[in-house]
Amino acid sequence: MSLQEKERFLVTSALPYANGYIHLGHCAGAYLPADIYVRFLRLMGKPTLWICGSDEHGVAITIAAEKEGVSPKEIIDKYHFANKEAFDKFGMSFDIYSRTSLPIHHETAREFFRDFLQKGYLIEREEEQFFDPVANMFLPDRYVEGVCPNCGYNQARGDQCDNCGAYYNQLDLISPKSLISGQKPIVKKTTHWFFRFDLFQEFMENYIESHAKDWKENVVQQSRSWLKQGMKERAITRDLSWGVSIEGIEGIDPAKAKGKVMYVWFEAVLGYISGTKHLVEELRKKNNSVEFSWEDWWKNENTHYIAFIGKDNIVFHTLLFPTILYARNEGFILPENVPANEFLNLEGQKFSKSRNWTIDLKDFIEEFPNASSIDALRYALACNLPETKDSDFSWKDFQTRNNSELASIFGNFVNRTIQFLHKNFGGKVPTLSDKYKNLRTEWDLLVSQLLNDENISNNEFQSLGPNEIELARGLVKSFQNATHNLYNFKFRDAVFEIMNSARFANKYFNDEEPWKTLKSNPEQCAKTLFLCSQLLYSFAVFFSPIIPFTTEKLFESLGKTPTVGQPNYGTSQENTWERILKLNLDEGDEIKNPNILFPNIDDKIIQKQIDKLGKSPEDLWKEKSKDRIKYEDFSKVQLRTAKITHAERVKKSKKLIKLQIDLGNETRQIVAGIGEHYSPEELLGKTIVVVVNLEPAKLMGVESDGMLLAASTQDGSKLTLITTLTEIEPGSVVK
Ligand code: B3M
Ligand code: ZN
Repeated sequence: MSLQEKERFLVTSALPYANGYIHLGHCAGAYLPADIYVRFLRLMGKPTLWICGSDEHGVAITIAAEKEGVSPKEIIDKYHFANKEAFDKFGMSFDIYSRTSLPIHHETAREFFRDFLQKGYLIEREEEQFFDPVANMFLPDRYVEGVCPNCGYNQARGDQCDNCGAYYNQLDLISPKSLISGQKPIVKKTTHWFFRFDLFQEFMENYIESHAKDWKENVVQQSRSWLKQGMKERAITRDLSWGVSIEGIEGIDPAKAKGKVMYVWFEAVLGYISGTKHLVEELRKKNNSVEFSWEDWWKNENTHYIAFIGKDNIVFHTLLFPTILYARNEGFILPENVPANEFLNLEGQKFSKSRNWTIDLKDFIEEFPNASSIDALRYALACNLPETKDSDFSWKDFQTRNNSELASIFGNFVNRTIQFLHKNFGGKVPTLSDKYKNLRTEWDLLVSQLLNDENISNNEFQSLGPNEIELARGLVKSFQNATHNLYNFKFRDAVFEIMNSARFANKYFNDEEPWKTLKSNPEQCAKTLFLCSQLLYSFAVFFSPIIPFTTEKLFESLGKTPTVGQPNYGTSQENTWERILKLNLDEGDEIKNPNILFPNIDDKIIQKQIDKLGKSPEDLWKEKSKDRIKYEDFSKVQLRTAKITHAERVKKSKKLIKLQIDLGNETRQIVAGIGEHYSPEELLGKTIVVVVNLEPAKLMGVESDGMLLAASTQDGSKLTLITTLTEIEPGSVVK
């Protein structure tokens, strides 16, 4: 079957502005839920695309550039790459993380614009707009602030009120003030292009009503109330130098088009389409045999299109974007669901950068770089997603989720099973005695009866006792509920159900008391551990959408590599999800002992994070430098100069470089995380400063005996080695 006929899922997440770092609130809004969803779909064998990227135009970017005193291009590069990397480390499995500054995006947006012009949906009109005579420029929406004409809020933006959510015409703003000069703007004429949204009122009403039952209530309500005000003509151009220019588009007077770009929302939503084109291009570059085009996803009735967003983006995705898609009249599909989340708070207060009340994802990763903590964050956030109302992230809750759930329930089951296997069964899946030789067939029968809601009669089974029946009942229930919830965007409930399956597993282990049956009934003990081993596999699949890094480790220790977490564009239809209820391991299969999957996080670590909230980077710096040490303590650190005699990259690592260094009286090997800043070649022959009396350590399995010194900026974007001003013998003391 070609992709054409297959049911497939196109998933998008709101494109974050590349003007700041992603924080945990964003993660809980449109990204983590979408990641869980697509990981689940891929496991179900459904062809799936997940498109995201940076929104790189609009006034948010130009304002950030002005604030930092750099060009917009510098801003978007900085934040695009930083956010892409942070998302990657957080396990966001986008098929592509594109950018709206790419030519492919500009072309796509201009194509839509041209088409609408031809169809007569765009009208050119001179209108009055706020103009700042001091700054000598027209003021796009976010450059003006004033009093909301709807609710009287006094910090309302040019086109939208953050307090009551109303959208209005700029000139309706009361007591406007330019954010550039602080002056009252004057009103001046300028030409703009208006989209005839009014033509699509009826179509949109029907569209929204057709989803009144299956969409979240807040999504339907907001869309309805917007429609009630009536869809109006809206300017989709702005007087700005940064954005998708309309100059040179056929059918526009060049003189009038000069200095005009598209309104950011008009083109940003098209970023989902250009991102898909970008992905297909990238895949073709890697492998010519990519069989699908972007249109196979966007213009096919078999596609379910799901747009994940936060609540502040609702009407843009339920009305603006669908209108654009429909108006194009080329068979574009419309969003089937727009599961918008509410907001996540932090320790009871709104996230706020200016009040330093935030946790940027990249900072979390820096403080907690190991896979288990990142999974713990995913889990804690998933348990608290703001699905129906605002929710809260607290450090204490994060700690409890890790220690009392991931470690004590999931980790405990995995750990006790593997320990027991290693102590008593040579680290292998136990062999079943003749008494239990029908266990596999009976398990499958039992599971299918449970799935079909049939009555279970105990005497039908010889190999399975009441404890096994109870276990299967629990597992099937968790599986069914979780599957249903995942399909219906109820991720909190799904996560709860998934964790429940580990509760059932622990109960089974306790009820079977294998530590007793080991002597009193070895056959039963083997059967118990046989089933517990199978559960390890089931859990490695079941938990993988939530804690993918940990389940990967678990698969490694089982020596299995099923299709979990890989992209699925429709070539494989294997349903790995089904395996959760099957017995996947063979007797005698080896099970390695992974390290503790979820180490406890102690109070001190949590307190340190809590103490940081609300403090500026400067305050934190001052606090740190207050911690003075005695000279005696400093003198314990032995620093010496060393000459680099050999340098090479550590395999499979972007960051690590392995160095041989000459210390005068000896040569040593050290490994340093400088690979993103230096190439091995440019390091050769350099004199560096090294701590020589540090305990040796292994980095990615490579021995490192010493540590070099380097200076790095707060955000780690720049790094330079500490070296000497003039030549000096290797091994010289640094003090
Ligand atoms: N960049 C707004 C935001 O980050 C915007 C989303 C665009 S989605 C096409 O809230
Ligand atoms: Zn208002």
